[in-house]
Amino acid sequence: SRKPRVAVVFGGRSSEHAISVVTAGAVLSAIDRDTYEVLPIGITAEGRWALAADDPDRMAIEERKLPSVEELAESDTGAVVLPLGPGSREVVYAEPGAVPKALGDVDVVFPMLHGPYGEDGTLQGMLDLAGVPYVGSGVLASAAGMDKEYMKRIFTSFGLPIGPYVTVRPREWEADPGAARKKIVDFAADHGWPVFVKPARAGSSIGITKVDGLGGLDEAVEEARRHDPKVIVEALVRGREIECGVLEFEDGPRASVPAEIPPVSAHEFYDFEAKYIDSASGIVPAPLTEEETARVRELAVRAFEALSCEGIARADFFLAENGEFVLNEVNTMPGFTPISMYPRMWQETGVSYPELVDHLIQAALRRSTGLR
Ligand code: G1L
Repeated sequence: SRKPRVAVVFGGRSSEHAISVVTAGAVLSAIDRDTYEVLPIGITAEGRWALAADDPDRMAIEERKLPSVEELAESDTGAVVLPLGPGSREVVYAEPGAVPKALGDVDVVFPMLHGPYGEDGTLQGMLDLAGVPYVGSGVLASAAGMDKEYMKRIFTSFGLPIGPYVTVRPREWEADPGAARKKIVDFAADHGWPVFVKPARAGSSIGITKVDGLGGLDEAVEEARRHDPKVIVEALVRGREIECGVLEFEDGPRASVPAEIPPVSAHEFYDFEAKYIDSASGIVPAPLTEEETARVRELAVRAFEALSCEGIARADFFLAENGEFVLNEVNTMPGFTPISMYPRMWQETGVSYPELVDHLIQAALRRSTGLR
């Protein structure tokens, strides 16, 4: 029988376009060509889909110059345009023949798009409609994992420990900006400064401000609202930052050895670059006691199950000064270059990068389509 055909979808209309391209390059290099046939599908920063050249070597970081999907694309012919909303939001398939044909020819999709229209369940929903299995979480976990408010509400309902937070929704600002602002000020009075003001639904650290007092609040809210009209404000949890990888096996999800992210001084928090490129600073395994390690691994699996994640997720925690773990968030599409934390944690647990890629594709092929 023929080899399963894997479509790696990458790039996209995201501030993390370049990271996606580099990561897809690493995944393309790791996929065993004796086992799979590979179809790289790049999406330009403008949202055009193009069949890219299968040339992972050109997708590496070289003197920080990253190739664009246009540069990677072999051709741009026979486009089929899928109008997905107002303005320029359109998806153009380089292959003639619309979605069902373009995707019907592949056995499994490896989605590598960050943020809105990729990581948030929309692409997953389109693939469900097209009847094509894919790697990673489905619509619900992807959407809930992208929304910090709903993620916390789910964790709370499953009895998982989370930190203090407050959400301010768009209609609250519209109805009474003074009351909306007071909600945050009261929260800070209860839990202390600093607070972290974040867009409720944005990938990585985009639009996040650490606010030390009343003075910086309005600007921080404006910045967060530039990315999402819904804003979430979180209290600082003093302690260590610990992460754990979760990978689904046939008998259920298992947690990797945890890692510790040392405090950063240069850039206030673990930003986008730090997250995906200089993960080298993370300590694997985290220097924790046996009890702490067992506890964080258990919480990571419970968080994965609470969100109904599939395949892969990274759970991020604080180890508070009182010795308790506080679940910060779950990322359904964690950094995934060979030097990113997730692959490093699994490497240390006994699963190499190529094994990880193969494991995820196999899990997706087994799951096939239908109700998840
Ligand atoms: F498909 C998986 F395995 F679920 C998956 C997909 C994408 C895991 C991790 C990622 N990560 C990325 O795509 C990214 C971190 C490069 C964002 Cl674009």
